Amino acid sequence: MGHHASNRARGFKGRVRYVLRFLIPLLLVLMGLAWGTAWFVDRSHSAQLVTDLAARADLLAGSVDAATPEGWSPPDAAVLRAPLQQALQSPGVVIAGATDPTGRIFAAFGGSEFGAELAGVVPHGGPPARLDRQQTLAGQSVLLSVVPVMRGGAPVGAVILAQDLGRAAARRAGLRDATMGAFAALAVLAALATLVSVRFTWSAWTAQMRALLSGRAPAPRDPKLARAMHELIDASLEDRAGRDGGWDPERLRRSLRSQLHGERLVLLANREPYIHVKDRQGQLRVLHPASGLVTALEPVMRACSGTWVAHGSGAADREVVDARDRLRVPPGEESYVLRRVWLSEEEEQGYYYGFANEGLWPLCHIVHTAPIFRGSDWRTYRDVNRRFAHAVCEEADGEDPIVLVQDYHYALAPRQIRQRLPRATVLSFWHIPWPHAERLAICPWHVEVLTGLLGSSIVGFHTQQHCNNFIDSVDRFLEARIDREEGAVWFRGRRTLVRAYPISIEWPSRVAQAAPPREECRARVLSELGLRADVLLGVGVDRVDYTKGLEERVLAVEELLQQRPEFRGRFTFVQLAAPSRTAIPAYKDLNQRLEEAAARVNAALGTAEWKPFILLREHHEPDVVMRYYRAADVCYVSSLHDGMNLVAKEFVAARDDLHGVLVLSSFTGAARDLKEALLVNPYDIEEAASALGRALDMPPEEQARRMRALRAQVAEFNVYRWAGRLVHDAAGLRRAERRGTRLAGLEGSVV
Ligand code: ADQ
Repeated sequence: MGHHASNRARGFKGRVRYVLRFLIPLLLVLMGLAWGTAWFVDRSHSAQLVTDLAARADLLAGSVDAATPEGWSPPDAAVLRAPLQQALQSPGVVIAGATDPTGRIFAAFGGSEFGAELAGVVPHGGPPARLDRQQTLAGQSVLLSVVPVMRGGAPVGAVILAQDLGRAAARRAGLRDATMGAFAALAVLAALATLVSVRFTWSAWTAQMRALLSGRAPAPRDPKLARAMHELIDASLEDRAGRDGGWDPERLRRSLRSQLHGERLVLLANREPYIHVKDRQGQLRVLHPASGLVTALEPVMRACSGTWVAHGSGAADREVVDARDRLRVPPGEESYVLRRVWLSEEEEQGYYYGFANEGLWPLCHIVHTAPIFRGSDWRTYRDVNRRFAHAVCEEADGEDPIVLVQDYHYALAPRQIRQRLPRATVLSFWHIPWPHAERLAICPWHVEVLTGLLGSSIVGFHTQQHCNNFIDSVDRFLEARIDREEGAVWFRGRRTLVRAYPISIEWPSRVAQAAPPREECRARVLSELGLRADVLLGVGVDRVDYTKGLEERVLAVEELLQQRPEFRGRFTFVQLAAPSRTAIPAYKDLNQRLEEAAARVNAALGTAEWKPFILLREHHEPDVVMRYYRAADVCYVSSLHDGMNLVAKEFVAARDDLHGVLVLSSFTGAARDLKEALLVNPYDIEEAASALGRALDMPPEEQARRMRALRAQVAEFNVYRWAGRLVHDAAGLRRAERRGTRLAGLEGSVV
């Protein structure tokens, strides 16, 4: 309440301050104008008055002259008395007198108080000359006029008249005040009218903006205004991520500190973030694996200094660990611990290649590659899961650690961890889609897989659809109580929450910040590939996996060049293709087919100087991948099915120049977040080809508008926020469980 009231007061004060800031200068200007106008009117009025009085003096002097044909030589006051008294009767005349030819006054009528002063102000000692002068006499403001009287061509004297200016001045002052008043009133009215009209225009503008933001109204018809509004909206969106609401490593660290009170997280993931190998010269080298999971979790671990438990897969991995198979990483920074678990070749074959990648991977992706389930793989998977669960428990600080289990390599580990540490808070995140229940049933051990995962406190997926599929599967195959409203499953007396956490990438991206600007990246990529400087460049970055739609990508490029022959010789698509799971026959076949498809299109459409499709089948380090993202005019992500797809978000993070277009498969989790990409069905080769064409045609302003909106989205929902939510939910659950345990203990003691 108090908060609202003080907000309101602040709002009111702000408005008053805004009004004053606008109104006071406007009023001052208008008042100045009013004063200036009144001054000008007054001045011209006063000049006119003097002219009129001077003319009146002429008239009066004329009648005095006419009445005294004999009275001027010699000057005779008695003769002039009557006509001068007559002149004195005229309103406003305070003195009427006469001088001789030398200017000496010999007759004067009017107030006696003027007598002494009058002699001093009338010029004398020479023939009189016509004069009109404003003068103060005995404290009274008058117009003093001297009008020579001529006889036979020579002056014989002059009539002197003093006419009161005081009354006229008072009248003028009245007039001036009235003018000023009228102008001031006009000024205030004009200021108010301006204010009201500005206010209404502004509220109309903000209402339109609000309607536009909430999607209730279409963009204004004026294209310039529409663009300006879009730019404003995008800029404010991107801005928002940078302000208090934004997540960065520091905020994640603070959040982890306050949630965990110094306890370390334990993370279980098959892939390690750093792989040690030896090069040909026998030198130790560190590799960064091409993996979405590593891309997402590495910055999180940097921020929270826990332990990452992973399979030690590098040929030189054993050489750098301590006696307990640990080392501190990242090299040179050493902010967290990597615990390596060693697997025999058979174990790796059965657990990783076999059950996880030939069984679960195709089971979870709708890609028409038949899953293979072997009993021996399953048994190895179960045993290896137990070994990893054991390693996790060794790394735990206490009885109720927070453990983050990652991905489909560890469906059983959550329950195995819980068996050893019943009070652990286990959060399992499944990085790939979860299939429909009927499809899950293809796996002969689907009940065990579900039961294993339900050892978790929380099971997380990228999208709500995957959560729904999971809950449906539990409903179908287990005796469990389900609360769909809460997204919770009660199984064997324990509750598991099922939640969507759409994963993302680090923002701002360190790799992007360290990378050279676009032109430099482009020049380097073009020279590496031997391409012309004006080439239009398409880029794809993937592990060679049948879920990524790589063959469909080659077909889309071919179709584009058929639909739009003008791109022949001008457009080249370069595919960075990291070899992956090459020990699996389906992957070997894919590699083969991909090579063949690219070679076929290049042979059919390419020339001696130009290749439509360049396939670079190797792993590239992150800075090289970044260079390609920056060089691209279009990035095509054509996954046939993908949990999230981080390449799409990385491309967006790379394009701080606001150029480049993302063409994105609608079967990725990312398509739900990245609405301003050109979304396509990658199976529909014609549609994909026209989207590529549209991307290449897109004017720079539209590219910038879309890219700005995409960047705003990724900036706001970055991986720190993802991890922050994950850990926040896990820590909240643990607090609740600790309270529950204490209460249970209390009840026990009462009984
Ligand atoms: P992946 O299937 O591995 O991830 P993705 O999310 O696109 O797919 O991440 C791939 C990562 O590997 C990116 O960081 C990319 O830069 C890198 N990479 C790809 N090809 C490369 C190459 N040739 N050289 C070097 N690096 C390369 C799984 C799921 C996804 C989900 C992530 C995270 O399949 O759906 O988004 O986990 O949850």
